[in-house]
Amino acid sequence: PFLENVVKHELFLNGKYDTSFIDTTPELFIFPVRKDRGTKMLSYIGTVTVNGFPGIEKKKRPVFSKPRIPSLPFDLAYKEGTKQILEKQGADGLVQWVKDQKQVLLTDTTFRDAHQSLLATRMRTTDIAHIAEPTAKLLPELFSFEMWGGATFDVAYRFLKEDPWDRLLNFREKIPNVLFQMLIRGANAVGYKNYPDNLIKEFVTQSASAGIDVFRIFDSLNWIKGMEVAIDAVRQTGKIAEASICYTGDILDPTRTKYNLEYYKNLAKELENQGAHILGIKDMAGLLKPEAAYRLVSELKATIDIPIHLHTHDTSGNGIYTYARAIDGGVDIVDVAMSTMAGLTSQPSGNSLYYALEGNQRKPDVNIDALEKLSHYWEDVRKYYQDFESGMMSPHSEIYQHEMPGGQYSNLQQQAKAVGLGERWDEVKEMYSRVNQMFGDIVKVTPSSKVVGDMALFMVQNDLNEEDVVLKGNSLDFPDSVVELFEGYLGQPHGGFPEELQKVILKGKKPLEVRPGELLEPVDFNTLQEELYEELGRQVTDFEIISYALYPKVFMEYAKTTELYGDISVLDTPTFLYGMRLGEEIEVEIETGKTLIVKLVSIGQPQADGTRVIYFELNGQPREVVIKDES
Ligand code: 3PY
Ligand code: ZN
Repeated sequence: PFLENVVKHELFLNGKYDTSFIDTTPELFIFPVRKDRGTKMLSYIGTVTVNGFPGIEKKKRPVFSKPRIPSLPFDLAYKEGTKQILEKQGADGLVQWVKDQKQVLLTDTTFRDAHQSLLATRMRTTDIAHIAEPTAKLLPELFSFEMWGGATFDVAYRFLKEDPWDRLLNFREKIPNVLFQMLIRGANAVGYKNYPDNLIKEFVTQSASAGIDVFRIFDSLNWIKGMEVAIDAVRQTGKIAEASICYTGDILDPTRTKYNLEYYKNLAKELENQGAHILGIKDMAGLLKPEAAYRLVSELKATIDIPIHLHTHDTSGNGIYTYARAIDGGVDIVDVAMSTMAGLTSQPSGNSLYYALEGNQRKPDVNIDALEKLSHYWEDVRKYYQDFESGMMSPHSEIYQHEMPGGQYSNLQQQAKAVGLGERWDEVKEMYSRVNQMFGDIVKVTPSSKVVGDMALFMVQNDLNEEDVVLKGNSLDFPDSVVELFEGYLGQPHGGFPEELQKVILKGKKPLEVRPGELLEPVDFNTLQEELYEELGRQVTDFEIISYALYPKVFMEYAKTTELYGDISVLDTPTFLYGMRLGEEIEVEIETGKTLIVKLVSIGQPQADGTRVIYFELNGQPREVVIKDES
């Protein structure tokens, strides 16, 4: 802990000591050898070179070509965009501006959902930062960049060992002209469980102050109560509350009456009454068929007065057609990604949509050449992350049957493999849709989708069918996430829980009847600040306190990693993921204007204690680090 040597001891600081102090507290005189920044970084590079990176097959660093960045005239200025409209005219002014547009507006999701859905959310800040300024200068007509929230927050700390707040601040500097949009899971914020109300409020306030303008708020069961706190908090910041309905089922199927047009119209009306500035339609699995999009959007346009923003995933291959029909129906804004980060489980391609709308009065006013050039960059960068690709090679129309969200498919597949069900993946997918029916046909999106997935794995693994679950329920140890869902900790599903199943799962426990946030103790931010100060031995920022409140373990592990290796977000991605080849030389800009030149000279033989010495040159000087060989 923090009190690591005498210099910080209270008695020493107050001058209240004599020499006996040395005899009674010898441990305070052990001074740790502090590693400098360079050595810490070399330890990381040595470690990843020898041991590999989690999730990447261990191999020699592949050779990548340098990502193509479009060259811009050096004096090309930023053109004012939607950010300035919000700043000058406020939230209502911006909403009016959206309504006045004839063209369909575009949100680009390349910085968030596209890589969350294609590359397991692994895109690092540095790779986006390098293209941020050209993107802002070339595409000032966009409605927004979706660039934060969803799974990016957790993954940044957990796997990328970088700070999501730094990402936000960094991009904000490079993109001053277009709105920044984030995805927030209502009372679950950017996590997987309900949080206390004051944490949701503080998270929204800090996110707004760090640069978020549009908050897409949803609830994983379409439960309005789960969104209320977030909607109010966003409105108080003066930013845009895009409250969303999650689309599930099929309004074209007369046998599926639970989620019909009336259901969505009522939800939309309620969200408008709650104070939403924009209505989001969040088609997280890509289930919204083209004709359904037309009917849904046109009916909603006739029902509410606020703009409508449609989000879909292109898993079935029908995404562009869905957008074309939604545009016919009057949708105001749609979500697209740059073509080389689009399609399949990601959003439809913005480049393709542009061409699809040739001759259409609502064709978006964007620079198609810019989209094509920026897509080249992403084509190159995507290769770095090849090991995180899902393996899906072609459109998956079976999505209409299993209804699994774009971002869940590859995750659940990994989970299935991890518990030895890799060979039974088809059964897991089928079970996923059976569990959905068993649960009463619920909305499936993070975190409710995870619960359905956990239950499907549990049932396939234990060879259970629906009847077995009810009959043998007393002796079954259901996954925690399933018990919590049925206790009401994620809120209430439309139509309630199936009662018999709920009794079986809860085994006598009483379900919640109120909003979980009403019962949860408020977070005491001062106590957390003190805890962190104790643990880390330094002052922490408000951002860090929130991250710790949301993800105590994940945040702490991240903080410990940065103590060990320093700030490794400065490394280029090939080095971060694969380490270095023998004899290779790289440059690392550790801060503006300060560059280190690193050369990997040789790797020593493994020692009896399982370590190896790695020999580098750092700015031409020999340096050695000792690392643990995990093999
Ligand atoms: C998330 O919650 O991260 C999602 O993208 C849900 O679709
Ligand atoms: Zn999505």
